[in-house]
Amino acid sequence: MTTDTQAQEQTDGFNLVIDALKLNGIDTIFGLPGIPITDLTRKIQAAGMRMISFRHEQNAGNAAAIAGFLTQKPGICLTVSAPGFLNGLTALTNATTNCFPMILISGSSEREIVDLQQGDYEEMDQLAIAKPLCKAAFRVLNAEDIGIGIARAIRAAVSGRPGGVYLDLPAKLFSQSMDAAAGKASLIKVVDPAPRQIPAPDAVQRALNLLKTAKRPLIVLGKGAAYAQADADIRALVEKTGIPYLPMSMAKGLLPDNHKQSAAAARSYVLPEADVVVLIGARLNWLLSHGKGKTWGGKDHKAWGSQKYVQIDISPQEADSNVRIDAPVVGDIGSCVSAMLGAINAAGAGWPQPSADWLGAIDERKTKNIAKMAETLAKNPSPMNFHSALNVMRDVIKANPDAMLVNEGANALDFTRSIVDMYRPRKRLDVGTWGVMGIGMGFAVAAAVVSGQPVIAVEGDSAFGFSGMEVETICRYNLPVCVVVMNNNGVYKGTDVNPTGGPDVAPTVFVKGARYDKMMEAFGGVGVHATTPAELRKAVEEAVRSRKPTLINAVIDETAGTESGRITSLNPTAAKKK
Ligand code: OXT
Ligand code: ADP
Ligand code: MG
Repeated sequence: MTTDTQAQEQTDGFNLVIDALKLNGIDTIFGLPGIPITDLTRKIQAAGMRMISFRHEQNAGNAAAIAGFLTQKPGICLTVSAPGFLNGLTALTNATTNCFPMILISGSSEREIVDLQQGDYEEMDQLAIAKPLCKAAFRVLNAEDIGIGIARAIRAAVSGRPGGVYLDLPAKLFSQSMDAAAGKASLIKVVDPAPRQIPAPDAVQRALNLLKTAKRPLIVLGKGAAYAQADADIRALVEKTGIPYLPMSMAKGLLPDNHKQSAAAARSYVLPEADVVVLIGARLNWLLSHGKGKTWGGKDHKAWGSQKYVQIDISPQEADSNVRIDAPVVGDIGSCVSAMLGAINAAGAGWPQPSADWLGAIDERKTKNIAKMAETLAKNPSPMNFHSALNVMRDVIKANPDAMLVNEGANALDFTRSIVDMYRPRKRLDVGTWGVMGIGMGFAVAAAVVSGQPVIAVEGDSAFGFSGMEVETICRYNLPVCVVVMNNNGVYKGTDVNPTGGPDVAPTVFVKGARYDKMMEAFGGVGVHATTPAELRKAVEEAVRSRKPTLINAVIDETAGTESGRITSLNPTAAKKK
């Protein structure tokens, strides 16, 4: 059935795009209207889909990307041509880098004029620009191909390793009309868009054989494991094998962070000491120091070069990208984990458990680190610092384990990651593989829209600035989002000075004592200025209870942060000193 009630026999590009998306279960679009897609946004809403309009396309793109991560359906971002398209492109590329399924649909100018470079309105060869930055890119020129175009985009986004897809829809396409019955027949409901990929039995056996020999095994859970939604089997694999595990930041909560097998609080001990490391949906990229260097003990460590790896990943090309992978298991995580679990269950009591020595040594480090952390968290310094503020957030998440936590910044990110425990899968959403600032409000909007749960966004004051205007969007859609700006007056800290004594402040310093809470008040939300943990606690608890859009300006000691948070060593000057 066409969505345009006026045209019984004829349909057009607008309707076909909408019908094709609806047919494939897409019910929400994130975007920003303008030529040539304004009417498309109106018609999307009229057709009963949710059209969430943003103030900047990058935020709409980030919303689409994280909606994809949370739902396993491609998140859709809709933009205008050239500048709108480019604004969405960072999010599309970030989605691809993070393996989030997303489709950026952009209207584009007339092909005949663009290709002759005759200076059309918002002229740009968008398809060519998008191609190297995403997993796949398509253009649809004829209305009868819309069904195919959308089917291809969906398959490309969610099958295999998920990623970003670009779909170029030139302005002329929308008004092309065709017979409604033929139009309907041209649409495709994609069958099995993300087919299971069953691992080869010999690959599973090879991995199990290696695991059986391990004296000090370790499982690393990455965001691919969170994405796969194989939560029960992953938990069973961890618990049946008794192997300690390390969650990457967005895998926190896949098993509750207070699980006795979590080795998160002994990270720097377990990475170099483990003899067999099982990577489940985690790449050995910079976040794991490429499997090399000091994080893994360095060249002088006794285990250097002797560590063995099992890697479970849907991408057959991931293995050996940084170090030798002794037992790659290629397939979807659900199928791979269940195959391994089958053999482990069959072995029953015969399956070897890690030695008491290994578990005891980890426990010793963990206990020490946790006690040290508890001591720091118990302090109540004035002014408030990251720890005393995050101690509040830790309690709030513990009391509301279904709340979504969005997190970006440097210190505001790193301290939150280690202080705030997560208890449920896919609740922690952060800067991911690129460490990119600007995901905050887009992720928060999508998390609220997709989950219906309260969202708490813990934001560095710099990080918040990248998407801060979306507080209007949060108010407009009356979303249960509580933004906590950890305001330390700048990037990393607020104490840098201009060495020349000139009138400009240092590059990392912002207006001192800024009142971010007023931004939320400007649009009818609740703004709170919090200078103590008690004020912060009261405000966050009230925000979660009331579900009202809230922004808390949490005043943090401007001396409290460190350069680049926990990744100071990546700064060129620090690297030179090493
Ligand atoms: O084992 P050890 O002893 O080492 O201890 C570890 C754990 O065992 C322990 N731990 C625990 N102890 C006790 N209890 C518990 N529960 C527990 N859990 C853990 O704690 C330590 C640390 O554990 P962790 O975190 O697991 O381990 P570690 O070593 O840190 O892990 C390594 C990494 C690499 C995995 C980890 O550090 C990580 O995930 N890092 C991500 C870093 C990241 O992505 N940072 C963001 C980018 S920084 C920079 O680029 C910024 N920019 C530039 C910019 C960007 N990014 N983007 C764009 C578009 N433009 C520009 C900017 C502008 S940040 C930034 C803004 C910064 O200013 P803000 O105002 O926003 O922020 P503030 O800094 O707050 O001012
Ligand atoms: P983290 O940053 O948490 O370490 P990464 O983004 O580096 O995680 O790694 C995620 C990995 O998960 C990617 O290599 C990707 O191919 C893989 N992946 C994503 N979804 C699946 C899935 N359903 N099954 C198997 N592997 C997956
Ligand atoms: Mg800051």
